[in-house]
Amino acid sequence: MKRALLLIDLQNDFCEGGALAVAQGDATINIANLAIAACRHANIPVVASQDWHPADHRSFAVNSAAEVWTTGELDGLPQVWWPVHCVQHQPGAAFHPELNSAAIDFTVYKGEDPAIDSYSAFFDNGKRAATPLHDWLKQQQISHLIVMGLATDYCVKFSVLDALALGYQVMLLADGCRGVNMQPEDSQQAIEQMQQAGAEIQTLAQVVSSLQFTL
Ligand code: VGL
Ligand code: ZN
Repeated sequence: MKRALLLIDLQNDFCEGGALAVAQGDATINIANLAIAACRHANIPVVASQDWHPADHRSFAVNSAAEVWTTGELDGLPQVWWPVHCVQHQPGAAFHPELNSAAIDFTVYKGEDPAIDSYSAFFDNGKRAATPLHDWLKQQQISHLIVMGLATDYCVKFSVLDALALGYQVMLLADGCRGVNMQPEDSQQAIEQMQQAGAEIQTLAQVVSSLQFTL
């Protein structure tokens, strides 16, 4: 059984002071660093996604003549109109400065097509195109994923649901996730949805102790 740690979108724009800041987003960084240390110790590769939009991305309200935080439709799919965030090569798209990003073995970029949003680290929201993530994991014969990051109710949720549909066993490191919560219960509902789809909901302490027993 081979595992990987999958860190979702631990980028400045989702953290304090960022364009799409998630409440307590920064609190995930320390958890990520602890998970990275435990995984490196157990020889488990670390994979990270980055939301990586061109400046003309149509999920940005300003590019779709819409108001931020309202919803509409983009290319036939339901769409939340977001503030401009995670623009390629801008500081907001960079990993949080305290994240041990030197330990990342593979980075997957998503959201590069301006015409469609891409919450999952595996596919865009219409499943029209795949990122290189599934191929990379297959190459490494990885069957189990430990997933955490931002945001619980968007990119974490859709990455986990796609991972389960692709046949991966998924452990969600729940204390390493924070959500947007357009509705206050969104993150909790997302966690229940991931659990119902087959994800195991765990804390950092549980994951670290299970790694120590299977070194
Ligand atoms: C995300 C909204 C827009 C996320 C990305 O990383 O969860 N959310 N783009
Ligand atoms: Zn985005």
